[in-house]
Amino acid sequence: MRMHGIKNRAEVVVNRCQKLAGFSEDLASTRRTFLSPPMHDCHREIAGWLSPLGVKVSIDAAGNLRGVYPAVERNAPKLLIGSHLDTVPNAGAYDGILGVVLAVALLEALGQRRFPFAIEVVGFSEEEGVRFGAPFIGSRALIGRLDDELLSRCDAQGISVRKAIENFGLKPGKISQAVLRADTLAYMEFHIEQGPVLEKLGRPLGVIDTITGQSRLEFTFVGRANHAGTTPMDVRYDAIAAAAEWITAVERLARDTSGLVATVGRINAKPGATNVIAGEARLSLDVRHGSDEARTGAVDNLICLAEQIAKRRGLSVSDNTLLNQQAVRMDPILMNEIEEAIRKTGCEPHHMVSGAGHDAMILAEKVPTGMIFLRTPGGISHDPAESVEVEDVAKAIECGLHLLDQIASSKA
Ligand code: HGY
Ligand code: MN
Ligand code: MN
Repeated sequence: MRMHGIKNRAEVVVNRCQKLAGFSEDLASTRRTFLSPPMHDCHREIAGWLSPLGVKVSIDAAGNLRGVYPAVERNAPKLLIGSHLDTVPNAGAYDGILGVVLAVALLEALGQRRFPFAIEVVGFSEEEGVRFGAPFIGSRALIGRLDDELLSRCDAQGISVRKAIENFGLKPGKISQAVLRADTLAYMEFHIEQGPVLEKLGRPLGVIDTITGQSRLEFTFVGRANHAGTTPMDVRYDAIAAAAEWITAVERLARDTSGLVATVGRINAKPGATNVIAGEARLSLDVRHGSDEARTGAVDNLICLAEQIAKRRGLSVSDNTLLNQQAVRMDPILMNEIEEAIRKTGCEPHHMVSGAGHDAMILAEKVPTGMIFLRTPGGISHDPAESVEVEDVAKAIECGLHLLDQIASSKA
């Protein structure tokens, strides 16, 4: 496999990620949620890079970009390489996107060389779960789990997933055509680590053993709105004060429980005026742990704590589970192949657990799946300061080319 020009290709990858970051719902920052208008620009830009390579590009009914680089022969099995195209609000330029742009760079580096398998580049439409609260909409379509319950979920404007698909110009009735065929060889995902581990070890690339499970819930504390000036402190039913006491308890439980992380990332209060005691506080909760039992136990504990705090303060509280995603192990054979490919780049691979969720944890339900992490400078992600080293991207491209060779020879 020719490795020359890899550094230039890596620079192109970084520049392309930065260009795609400009396709946003917001003027001064990057936010691209499920099938929002800037996703059309994203699809068009990526299709413009893929088409000259002889790749047939389509958008499936769940809004996933699908680009197939043909095999030596027709009707050959497919190897999927990709990641997600959506972002969190005020995002960086690499989370998800890098995995798709890097897949394009791999195809460009092949110089029209063909394999005994087709290579499908996939850009998933929604992994973060920002717009509808439920993540993995795009990847769930590929394994046939984009069900009516999820299609009926509504965003803050009351638009359902189904309607958002129609508004984007797609046909929800064709979602079943997005499902992977049985001849899918594997799914590989390159992704930034989004944490400090590889940087601390001085390693450019990591091999993922397991993706941590995660729970996402919404809690609503309901008290009694009243006048901030005339209501004595001992007859208040303040929803924000109750929520604040619970949020502190969430943080304390996570700090005191080894391996547990728990986050309240969003709080909305009503009526939201300075001079009115809040009658309602609606909060998000994100809980993760390498052990599903520890995670679900922590969630049960936090639900009890919310009920105790609400009862003591004379309020009510309700909770709604948006996601209960089990931890997922990656394919052991692919892990070995990735480890070997990383060694061929001259790097020492590091096996690690992913604290972030990924589309790979959904695909792994149906096809052998592997993930490669790239070092994240400063461990910063889900923020405009998110970055990646060109040299590490070059190593990842080299690793990807070795992987293609290895998979081809294992199929020979
Ligand atoms: O939240 C996550 O784990 C990922 O960034 N979607
Ligand atoms: Mn993310
Ligand atoms: Mn991601």
